[in-house]
Amino acid sequence: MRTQIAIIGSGPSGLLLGQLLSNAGIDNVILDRSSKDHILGRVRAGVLEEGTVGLMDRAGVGARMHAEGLPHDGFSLAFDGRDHRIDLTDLTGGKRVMVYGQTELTRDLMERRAADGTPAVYEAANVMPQGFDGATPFITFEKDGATHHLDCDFIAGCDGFHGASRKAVPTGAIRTFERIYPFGWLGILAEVPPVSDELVYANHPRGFALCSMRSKTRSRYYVQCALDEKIEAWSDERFWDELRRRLPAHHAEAMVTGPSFEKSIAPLRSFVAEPMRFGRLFLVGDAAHIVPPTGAKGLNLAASDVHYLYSGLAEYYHDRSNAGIDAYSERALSRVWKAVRFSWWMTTMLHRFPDSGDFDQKIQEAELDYLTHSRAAETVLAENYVGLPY
Ligand code: FAS
Ligand code: PHB
Repeated sequence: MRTQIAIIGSGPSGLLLGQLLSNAGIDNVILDRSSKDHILGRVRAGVLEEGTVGLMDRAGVGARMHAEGLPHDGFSLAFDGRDHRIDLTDLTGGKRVMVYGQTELTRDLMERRAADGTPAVYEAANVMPQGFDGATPFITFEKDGATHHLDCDFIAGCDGFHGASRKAVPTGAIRTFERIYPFGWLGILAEVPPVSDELVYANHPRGFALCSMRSKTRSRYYVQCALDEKIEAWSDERFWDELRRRLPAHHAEAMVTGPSFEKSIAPLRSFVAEPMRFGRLFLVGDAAHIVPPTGAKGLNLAASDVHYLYSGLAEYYHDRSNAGIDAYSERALSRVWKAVRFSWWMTTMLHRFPDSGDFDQKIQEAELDYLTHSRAAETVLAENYVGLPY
């Protein structure tokens, strides 16, 4: 087998890159160790930056996103029993975000790929990127009891934090930076109307809470929880009670509760691997970086990586220029680190840290107080939340 670009991973990174490449006439094959159903069963991100929306449109798969997605012009910070709205559109000269679940974005890309007949191999085992330090990279993988060999020009490692791509890089060639947060997010999905038309990020002495949504009838809620929490210890009733305790009274009283149909705990970490290119292997999305979901940046950083890599590969094949692929890592990391900073800052401002003392508490209160009394401070928050330029 041979292709121009071998893509490991059929999450948002791999699928979006694959679609853009196919539309540009650049052959590619996607390999994923999971099944389509397993990938679509994972509940993850919910907020898209305009850059991500633009890439979905450029890929030709934005129709359902525009039909069913919810454009949002702002969100609220809740603390001390009150709300403070951050008017994104006013503060950023007209920008907004789109609420549209990662699951649906992934489904749209998967369905388009299948409709086009572009090759993708699911439930591929032992996918191994090889030879990427030379001119003839290839991938081996197992499927249906046989070992397969896929020759290619380049490999895009879109296989997430636990994937094989970053692990295939010699340890001496890669540098990593990490911060593990001492808490997680317990999230649920429920077919109940959201408590507010916009997202509400709550700072409370009992811990952080987030009121989000997937539609006007489907809500996505999170509460900060200890790392050793077990899902089994959280009945729906306990979750709803805890969520209401962390919100201002007007939200708690208006909250419509109901049975959850998804409940999961996600750990929080900040992680960056440098560089993001190793010869003919490029790391993309979660394979290269992880952010705490507080700033809604994970999926959106994957999208900007895809933008930089797709542009470089299109330049390589169409203009016979290496400039774009040579600049990929530096360009991507510049935006990654600014989003890592923002996500760390929002997480630090809104969560309760087990070891934080009175001084840390006062700093958090001062941060929130400053935000509610300074347009300059609000603007910094808003321009990062809607997404910094590519
Ligand atoms: P993904 O992890 O989505 O996809 C990687 C793909 O590679 C998977 O399909 C996997 O099966 C495949 N793969 C892995 N190893 C492989 C191997 N060895 N061989 C072949 N295939 C392999 N972001 C937000 O913005 N907001 C959120 O609320 C949010 N919540 C999250 C909750 C959780 C539990 C997690 C893990 C992430 C969350 N994120 C959130 C971040 C998330 O949305 C990611 O940024 C996004 O999935 C990144 O997409 P990909 O880079 O495509 O990686
Ligand atoms: C979500 O809807 O899952 C979501 C929204 C915003 C965030 C994190 C998660 O910051």
